[in-house]
Amino acid sequence: MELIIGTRRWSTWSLRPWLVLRKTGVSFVETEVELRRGAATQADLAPYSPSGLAPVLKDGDLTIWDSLAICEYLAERFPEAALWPADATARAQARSAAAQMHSGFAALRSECPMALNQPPQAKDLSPATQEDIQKLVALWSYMLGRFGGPHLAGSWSIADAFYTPVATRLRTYGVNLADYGDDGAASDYVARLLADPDFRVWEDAAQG
Ligand SMILES: N[C@@H](CCC(=O)N[C@@H](CS)C(=O)NCC(=O)O)C(=O)O
Repeated sequence: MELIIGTRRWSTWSLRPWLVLRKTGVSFVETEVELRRGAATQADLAPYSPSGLAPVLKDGDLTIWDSLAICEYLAERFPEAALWPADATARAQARSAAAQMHSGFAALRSECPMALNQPPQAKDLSPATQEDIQKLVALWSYMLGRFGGPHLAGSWSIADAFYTPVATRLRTYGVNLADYGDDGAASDYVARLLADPDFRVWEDAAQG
C-alpha cells in the first residue's frame, strides 16, 4: 500500500488518512509531494492523483483520491482495527462528526491554516472563525459527554483523525477554548490528540 501525501507541515487532508493508516498497524510506503499551490503542484501530483489533489491511496491497482473515502476504505479493509465504533449510535455520530469536518468549518480552515513549524502565537479571529470554534466546543463537549471519552465516540476512531489538524490550529493560534464555552473537556481532548504517539511521529517528520 502507498499513501501519497502533501507537505507535512500544512497538509491537513493528508494527515487524516495517514493517522488512520498508522492505526491499522500495516506497513505502507509514504510518498510526500511538496505542495506548491498551483500549476506546478498539479504536474507533480498528476502521476498519482486523478483529482490533482493529495492525499491518494494506492492499494494494488486501486486508486482512492479523497481523505474520507480513503478512511472508509481502510475501515472496510481492516475491520479488526475498529476504525469506527462498534456501537451503531456511536458510529453514526462519529461519521457525522467526521463529515462535518470534511465539509465544514470553512472560516477556521481558511483563517487558521495548519502550520506545524510555526511557534504558537495568538491571533485576532474573525466573527465567522469564532463561531466555528464555538461550534467545535459544543460538538466535542456533547460527544465526549455522551460517549464518555477519552475520544469523541469513546475509543479512538476516524472522527478523531479528522479533528487532529484542528487541535494543531488551536495550539498554533493560541486559542483558549474556555473563551468559547469549554468547561475543560474540549481542551483536555485537544491535549490528548496532540499527545497521540502517531501524531507525534508525523509532527517530528514535519520538522525535518
Ligand atoms: N476533499 C479532498 C481535499 C484534498 C485537498 O484539498 N488537498 C490539498 C492539500 S491539503 C491539495 O492537494 N492541494 C493541491 C495544491 O496545493 O496545489 C480530500 O478530502 O482529500
